[in-house]
Amino acid sequence: MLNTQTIKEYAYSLGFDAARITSAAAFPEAKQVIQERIGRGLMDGLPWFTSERAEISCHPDALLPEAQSIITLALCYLTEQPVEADETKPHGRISRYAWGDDYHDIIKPRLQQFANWLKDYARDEWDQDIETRLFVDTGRMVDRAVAQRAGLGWYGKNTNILTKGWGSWVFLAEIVTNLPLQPDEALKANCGSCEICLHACPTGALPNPYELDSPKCISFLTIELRGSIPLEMRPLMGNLIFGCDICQEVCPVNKVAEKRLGLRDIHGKPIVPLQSIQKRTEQVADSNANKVFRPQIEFQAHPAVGSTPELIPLLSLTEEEFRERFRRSPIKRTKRRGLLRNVCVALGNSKDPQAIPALEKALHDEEALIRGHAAWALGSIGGSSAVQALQEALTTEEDVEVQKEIKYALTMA
Ligand code: B12
Ligand code: SF4
Ligand code: SF4
Repeated sequence: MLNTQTIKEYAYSLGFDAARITSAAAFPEAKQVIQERIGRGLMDGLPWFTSERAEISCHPDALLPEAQSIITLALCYLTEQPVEADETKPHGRISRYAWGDDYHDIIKPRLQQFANWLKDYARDEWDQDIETRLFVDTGRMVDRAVAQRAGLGWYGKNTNILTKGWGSWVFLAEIVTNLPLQPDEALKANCGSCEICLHACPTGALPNPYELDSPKCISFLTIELRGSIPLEMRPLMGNLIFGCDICQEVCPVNKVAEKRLGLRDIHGKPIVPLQSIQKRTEQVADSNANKVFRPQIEFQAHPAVGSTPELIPLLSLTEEEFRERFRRSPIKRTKRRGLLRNVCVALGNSKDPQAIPALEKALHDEEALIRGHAAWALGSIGGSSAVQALQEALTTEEDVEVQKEIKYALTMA
């Protein structure tokens, strides 16, 4: 059997922050939980997330015949947040994982390099050809269940995997192989009596510990949802325009990790976790404290994207400008229409009259989705010029859904 420490050392040399191993046995509990959640509508809005997919993703041998082991990997994406410039203008918020380059593009080549190394090793040492399959996020694999069983981390009540030392600020990836490897044990750590994240979620998307109601999650609403954002959710979304980190930002385990890495908040102040909370969690974090932190350059906030971009200029992005600006960013997933829809909601929530001229222009965008959300934003800001713009648009608007949005906005304004 290959010394698993050699594998872990190689993972670290590739820049991964944690590496553990589990067997390729099935994940019956995860399968049961996922089927039950699909049945209760908690995964609604993700049409690709089917029972069939869950069945396969919980059986590694359906993905690689004769699979024996899974190497699970974590890559920390904590980097310094740029200090917010010009606080007099309305700003949006982008979730941390999307400040820099798309993690899929960063992790995949490393996984490939890892697999090549493993294959060469097996060939040289035992004259054996081995098989591998690589996963990061989009593959049919239960990333979090694998990480939990391998002891890479534990399930947080916000459903994210919390790791020792990096908190939940990690991406997860796996290599499934037919190579037999000594598995690691699951961790005994858990969240204890803490429930901070459940109360912090602005939309009630965490109704119970370890349970996410996806259709209510701002991450789903801003990234995955293709159509109109439900009216009742819009006021709860604040200025979040791509993803949401609230249930991670409030997490004491994460705060300890941020402090350990010497990060500062948006105002340039050092992160200081509450003393009482730090005491409870520092033992957990410290066990990994001797590992050197190497911030991944690719995850640093990209100047063209930033972490808190000004909202009004985003509304005038053309299709080409959108493509160019978010070429390497995960934000390209929403397409222009999705991002500008989110920007309209954030501007509506800002209640800032500075946004009215840009929103008036967006009322005539070629995309009905953007026109409808611009109408809502004008209704939310209110005032005579917003009302006038809405009334004028109603005389020319031909799309029935947008007409409904405008009429509703006029009742708000
Ligand atoms: C679909 C998906 C989403 C959907 C739906 C989320 C959902 N309901 O799972 C949406 C778009 C909302 C989403 C949002 C986010 N996502 Co996402 N998402 C996924 C994806 C593709 C599948 C997740 C899945 O299988 N969900 C089904 C649910 C039922 O499974 P689960 O969450 O693992 O649930 C487990 C626990 O609830 C546990 N459990 C259940 N009951 C109990 C009871 C007890 C007592 C215990 C201990 C455990 C427990 O068992 C379940 C089965 O394993 C994975 C990638 C992948 N291929 O796995 C990424 C992934 C989970 N996402 C990730 C991230 C980063 C995010 C966001 C933080 C992004 C953002 N900043 O906006 C948010 C976080 C929202 C949140 N609070 O979870 C990371 C998480 C990394 C981590 N540290 O955990 C992953 C792993 C991607 C990656 N490869 O890095 N995501
Ligand atoms: S990501 Fe945001 S909306 Fe989703 S569960 Fe966490 S706090 Fe709630
Ligand atoms: S905030 Fe508390 S309950 Fe939520 S994941 Fe972090 S430690 Fe667990």
